[in-house]
Amino acid sequence: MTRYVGGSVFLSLFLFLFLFLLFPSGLSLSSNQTSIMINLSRLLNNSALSWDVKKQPDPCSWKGVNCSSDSSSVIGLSLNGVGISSSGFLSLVCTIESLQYLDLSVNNLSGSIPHSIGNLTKLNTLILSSNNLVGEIPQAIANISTLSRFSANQNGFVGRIPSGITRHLRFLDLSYNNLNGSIPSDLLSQSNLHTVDLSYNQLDGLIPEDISQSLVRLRLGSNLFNGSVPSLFTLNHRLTYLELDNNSLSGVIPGGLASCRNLALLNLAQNNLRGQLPVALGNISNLQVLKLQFNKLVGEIPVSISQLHKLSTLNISWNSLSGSIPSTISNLQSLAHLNLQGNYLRGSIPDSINFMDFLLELQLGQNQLGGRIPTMPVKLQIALNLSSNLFQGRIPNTLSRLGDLEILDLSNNKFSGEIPSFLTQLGSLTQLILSNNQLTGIIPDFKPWVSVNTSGNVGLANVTKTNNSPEFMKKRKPLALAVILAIGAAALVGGVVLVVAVSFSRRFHRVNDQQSQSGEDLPLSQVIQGNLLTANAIHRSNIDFSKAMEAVADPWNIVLKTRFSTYYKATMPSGASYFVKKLNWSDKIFQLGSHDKFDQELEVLGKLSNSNVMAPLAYVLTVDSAFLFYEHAQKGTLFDVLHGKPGNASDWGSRYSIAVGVAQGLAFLHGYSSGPILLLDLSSRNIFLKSLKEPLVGDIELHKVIDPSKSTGSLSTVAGSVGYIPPEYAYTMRVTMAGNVYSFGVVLLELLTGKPAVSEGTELAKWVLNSSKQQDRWDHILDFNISKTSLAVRGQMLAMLKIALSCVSVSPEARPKMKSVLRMILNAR
Ligand SMILES: *[C@@H]1O[C@H](CO)[C@@H](O)[C@H](O)[C@H]1NC(C)=O
Ligand SMILES: *[C@@H]1O[C@H](CO)[C@@H](O)[C@H](O)[C@H]1NC(C)=O
Ligand SMILES: *[C@@H]1O[C@H](CO)[C@@H](O)[C@H](O)[C@H]1NC(C)=O
Ligand SMILES: *[C@@H]1O[C@H](CO)[C@@H](O)[C@H](O)[C@H]1NC(C)=O
Ligand SMILES: *[C@@H]1O[C@H](CO)[C@@H](O)[C@H](O)[C@H]1NC(C)=O
Ligand SMILES: *[C@@H]1O[C@H](CO)[C@@H](O)[C@H](O)[C@H]1NC(C)=O
Ligand SMILES: *[C@@H]1O[C@H](CO)[C@@H](O)[C@H](O)[C@H]1NC(C)=O
Ligand SMILES: *[C@@H]1O[C@H](CO)[C@@H](O)[C@H](O)[C@H]1NC(C)=O
Ligand SMILES: *[C@@H]1O[C@H](CO)[C@@H](O)[C@H](O)[C@H]1NC(C)=O
Ligand SMILES: *[C@@H]1O[C@H](CO)[C@@H](O)[C@H](O)[C@H]1NC(C)=O
Ligand SMILES: *[C@@H]1O[C@H](CO)[C@@H](O)[C@H](O)[C@H]1NC(C)=O
Ligand SMILES: CC(=O)N[C@H]1CO[C@H](CO)[C@@H](O)[C@@H]1O
Repeated sequence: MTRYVGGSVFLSLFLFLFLFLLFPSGLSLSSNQTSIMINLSRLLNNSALSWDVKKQPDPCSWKGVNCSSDSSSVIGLSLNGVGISSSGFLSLVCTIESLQYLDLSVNNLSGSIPHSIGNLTKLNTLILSSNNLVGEIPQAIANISTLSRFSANQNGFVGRIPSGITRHLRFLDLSYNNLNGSIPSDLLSQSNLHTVDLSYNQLDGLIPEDISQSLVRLRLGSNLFNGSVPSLFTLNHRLTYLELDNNSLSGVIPGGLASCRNLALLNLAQNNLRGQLPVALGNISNLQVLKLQFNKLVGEIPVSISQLHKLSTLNISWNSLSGSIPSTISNLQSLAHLNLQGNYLRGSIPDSINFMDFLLELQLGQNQLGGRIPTMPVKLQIALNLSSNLFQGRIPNTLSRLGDLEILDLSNNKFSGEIPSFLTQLGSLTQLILSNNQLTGIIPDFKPWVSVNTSGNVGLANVTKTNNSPEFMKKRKPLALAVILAIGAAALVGGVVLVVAVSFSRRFHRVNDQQSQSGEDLPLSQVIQGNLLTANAIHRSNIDFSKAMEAVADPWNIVLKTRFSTYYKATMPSGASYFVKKLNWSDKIFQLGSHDKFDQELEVLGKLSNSNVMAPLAYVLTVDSAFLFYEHAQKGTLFDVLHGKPGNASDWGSRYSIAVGVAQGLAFLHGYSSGPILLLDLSSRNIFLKSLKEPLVGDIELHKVIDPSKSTGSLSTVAGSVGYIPPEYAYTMRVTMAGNVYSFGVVLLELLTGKPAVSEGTELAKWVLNSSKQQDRWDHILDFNISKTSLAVRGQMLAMLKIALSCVSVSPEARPKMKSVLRMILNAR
């Protein structure tokens, strides 16, 4: 079912509804479209607003209102995210008996659902998600025999779920409410059922044994269910997603689950499950995500787990597992996230771990592992955590290969010897935790963006100060080195010309696929082609390709590293500065198939013109890299400004302007005339600031040039940064507009709370969603330094929090479109 809202009538609909708040008695909706029109036009007969109704007098032609073609009756109403808040509105709508489709999600509807909802006997879809509705879910809904989808998630509904509610439904979503009591025994057994989401309520008792054969997705997480995991799941062959996490389930994991051949996601984390991991789990051949953390499982990790060839996430942390890590674990060739933290695992890490080519994250902390540390898989990126184990001896040299690694935690072991200087060369490292070991010597000089913790090493001389403030643009280049580089650069200018001439004759696709060096220390890259994209004459005359290639040859010009790219600051002969972003071409993740295609994609992006979008101005292709040129953003990234030095962007005015700017940029990209431009990785690290009020959305080309299928297993490992990845990416494997809205919501939350997207291992979005369930706690979510400034600021922040919450809705359907988000933000002022 498509959404009808959008386009220019949006604003007028919103304004009409706004007026409706002011004159609530002035409107009546009925099934007679003429009367809707007359009444709306009366309300809108205001010089500022009347244009729309005059231009489009027929409400059936408005987006948001869908009339059937053969009669005058309204059959669909989709007023998603338009700010309706009157408690009487639903009662009015319930008189439009012709309605088949009703979407009032993301408004401020209050009161309860009227019993007259049962009068809408033609209703097929009813979406009331993300409002302030309270009271019980009326029994009358169970009587609407045409109803196929009912979503009322993220409201304040209480009481029991009425029996028979799924008699006709295929899709039911009542998550994030305060429903209590037990699940009606017939709820899960109805033969049409496809998806049921009751997570985040206070439902208790047992999970019914009688479960429909047609069920594909069942989410019952974060309730108070007790008893055991129903064994009747075993007959269910369609079940693909099963989430029962964060309840009080006890007993063992039924081995019979293995007959659910289609199961792709199994989440039983945070329960009281006991006993061993069933050997039969190894038979669920489609399993991609297995989460069993925070239970009371014992025994060894069964070798059969190694048969799960599609597994991308395995989390069995915080149990009481013993024995050693099976060496066959390296058969899990799709595994990207392996978390075995907090168990009693002994012995050494198997050497075969080196062959896990797609492993991005390895969490082995809090075990009793020891012995020699084997060579780690070179792709490790998110984290390598060996903390709180029994490792000793020197920090192994093999770690020097981990050029993509962002977090290395070796704390609470018995490592001795000096801190090896190769750690300072790990180009992606942002956090290094070496505390509580027996390290000696001096602390080498780390790059300014690396946070280093060396506390609790008594033998470590406190000579070199560690530099862990992420200062953007600042570089401390020793004078002597500067002179040498200057001389070297002069020599290289001549070199570039020669190299360009030679390499023009080379075919582009003769890229060496084996090459996996980061390339920073390589000599000047061989230029194949340089092209100006921008039409702006100033940039065209400023940009000097050889000067830029000189700049990128000097690591001191690195200002930022992100997941896929390295940013350099290049100062042109004219004195103007630009960002030059290097994409590591030799990484197979980039679609190098056709160099012409890359050209074309960039040509399109180069034409984008929006003051909040960082469009490429020019590019240079070399044998192993692509370099993109961008406007230089004086203030660095939003991440640095928010979470770097205190005192930056500490006024609400700046933060609000940044929110508006980013929303504008995204709404522009999503609404782009020749099809939406999606962002692969939206986070505060790729939002740049020209000033503290002018953001630029960066990395817009990634979705075009990265090929997730060539990457590490699942899309969720490529698409986005941890903390910004919408939950559905784990199984939809598709970058969507709704996914971008989620990531934007996380950025809004950063602006509102001042906290980073992940802190202390918790995702900000999850923390806020949980904390926001009690309205009286909303104040505690906000950044107090800012909300304390005035009541008006506090009010605006609360209004923005509401918008952010709708953006990070667990259900992608419940998230507003970027355009509505922008409008809501503009209205929050
Ligand atoms: C709709 O309203 C018009 C004018 O008020 C009236 O003539 C017409 O009969 C009504 N139609 C229906 C189906 O009620
Ligand atoms: C709208 O306003 C104009 C004058 O501004 C008036 O002439 C007209 O009658 C009004 N129409 C309605 C439906 O109230
Ligand atoms: C109106 O609703 C019908 C049935 O729900 C749907 O098939 C049709 O595409 C909708 N029309 C528009 C313009 O959205
Ligand atoms: C939403 O409605 C509640 C009352 O139901 C009101 O207190 C609150 O201010 C409204 N919020 C917005 C953003 O309109
Ligand atoms: C609509 O529902 C209400 C309450 O359930 C009922 O009193 C009323 O008669 C119904 N209206 C129609 C037209 O059926
Ligand atoms: C639902 O329908 C049944 C029979 O069709 C009827 O007995 C019952 O009163 C209805 N319930 C409501 C709440 O309308
Ligand atoms: C369920 O919630 C309702 C309304 O909040 C409350 O009156 C009732 O006591 C609760 N029942 C249980 C079993 O907690
Ligand atoms: C677990 O469920 C409880 C109750 O619904 C909730 O308050 C809590 O936040 C949940 N925890 C997690 C980690 O989701
Ligand atoms: C589940 O909890 C209920 C109370 O909420 C209790 O009466 C019942 O005995 C519990 N059942 C099991 C199997 O623990
Ligand atoms: C798992 O699969 C193997 C081989 O197909 C079979 O022999 C075994 O019985 C299966 N185990 C379970 C519990 O289904
Ligand atoms: C180094 O000195 C600073 C302050 O002088 C102190 O805070 C820090 O703990 C010392 N570090 C070590 C490893 O002794
Ligand atoms: C034509 C028509 O139905 N007009 C209605 C507009 O709204 C007023 C107030 O609710 C009604 O009294 C009119 O009948």
